[in-house]
Amino acid sequence: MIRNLKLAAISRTASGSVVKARKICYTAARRQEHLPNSSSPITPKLEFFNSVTGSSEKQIPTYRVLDGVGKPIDGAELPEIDEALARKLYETMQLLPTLDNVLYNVQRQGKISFYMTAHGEEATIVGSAAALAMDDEVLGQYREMGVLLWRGFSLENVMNQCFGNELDTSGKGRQMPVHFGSPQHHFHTISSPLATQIPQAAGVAYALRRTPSRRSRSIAACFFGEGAASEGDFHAGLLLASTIPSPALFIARNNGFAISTPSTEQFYGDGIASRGPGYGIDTIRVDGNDVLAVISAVREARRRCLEQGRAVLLEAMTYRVGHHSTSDDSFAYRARSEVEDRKRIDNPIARFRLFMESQGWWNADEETELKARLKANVMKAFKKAEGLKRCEIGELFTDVYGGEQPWNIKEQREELAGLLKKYGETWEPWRTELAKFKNKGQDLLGR
Ligand SMILES: Cc1ncc(C[n+]2csc(CCOP(=O)(O)OP(=O)(O)O)c2C)c(N)n1
Ligand SMILES: [Mg+2]
Repeated sequence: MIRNLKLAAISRTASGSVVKARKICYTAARRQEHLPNSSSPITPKLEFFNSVTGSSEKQIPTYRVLDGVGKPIDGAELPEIDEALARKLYETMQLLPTLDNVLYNVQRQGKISFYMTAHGEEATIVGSAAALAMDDEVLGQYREMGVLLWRGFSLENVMNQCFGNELDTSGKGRQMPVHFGSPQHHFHTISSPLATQIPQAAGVAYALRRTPSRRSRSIAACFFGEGAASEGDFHAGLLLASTIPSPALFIARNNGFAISTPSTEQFYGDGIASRGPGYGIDTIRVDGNDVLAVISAVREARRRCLEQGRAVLLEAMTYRVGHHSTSDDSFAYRARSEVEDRKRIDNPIARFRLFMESQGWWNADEETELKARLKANVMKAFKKAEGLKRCEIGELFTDVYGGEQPWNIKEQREELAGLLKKYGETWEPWRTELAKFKNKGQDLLGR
């Protein structure tokens, strides 16, 4: 409602000093409920707000169904899962730390160049994977190997990628470890620059909507850390997915850290979830260490994506128990005791095991058998991958572009071939290095 609105207009000189002030009076000809270009109700109260909940609580709530020791909380509705699904969930959640422990140590021995663990985030990653369809397109950040394991990407595939050997199906050894990709598993190749996958996911989701055989059947699920959500690409991606409506599910893993920067220093608002409504996107915050809550939330989010053909944002609250990567020592910026505490409180694996036991689906003997079996399988795949050669060195120059190889790639290939001719057989460091490649570089020498 506007009546007798008075505006004070102030003119300034070029130097900025106030030279004149005059009053302009308007009398509204009629009552208005909202402005012509908006449905926002008009209010005479001068009131600022800084919360999206509209309640006195101020903070967006966190959805969970199990308490810290695996018991359903009051009023919780558990997702539909049977024993077979629960066992697959538990085994995949246990496989992750088994692989992580072995590969972390293998890196420490200098056998692979780099590694990143998912310790503490098993429920967020595996629970999401379980709630997606196997052919939903997944665009990950780098800590989501569990989605691939859920989809049947083999231990050999994992090892071959991390060793970058001739059987690496993700990228023929041309990517850093954990940069997986597999068209067969609808898992788009990881790229190191943060947040690039977010606008890409909006594009993939739009393409799915435009493809008759996938429309209303498939979504694009995009994983990213809360740190990546500080990139401009986060905002570009969410805006794109909301204005060109696309079935994209954005899953923010809020694990408390972006390398050494705690989330308390990354943003001032109410986490990542508070940003969803700004883009008109249905949003939920979920306890990311409660695998059943994650399954329910992702299933419902996916249903909304398909039903409305629109984006959904899900923020999973978890904790990065491991170091950021093998290039990091997190005890330089956080206390060991904090990590030990967080390992115990709400531990996603222990919590789900207690739930399984309460249903009569799991016992101590099965636990012992599972751990021994997973370790043996991982060690077998590791030994096989370790003994393999790298791809032919010429593969460095293939697959960069589709179609005919452009002149600049050809030029680089010829330059390397020339250097190999000159030093490859005579200079010891190069001889040793070339021996690691299939055919010892002979493919480039044209022999
Ligand atoms: C554009 C860009 N800036 C910086 C980096 C370096 N970097 C790699 S990971 C990372 C932290 C990301 O944190 P978050 O998104 O929370 O994921 P998390 O590692 O916690 O899973 C940074 C800053 C990068 N890879 N790309
Ligand atoms: Mg993080």
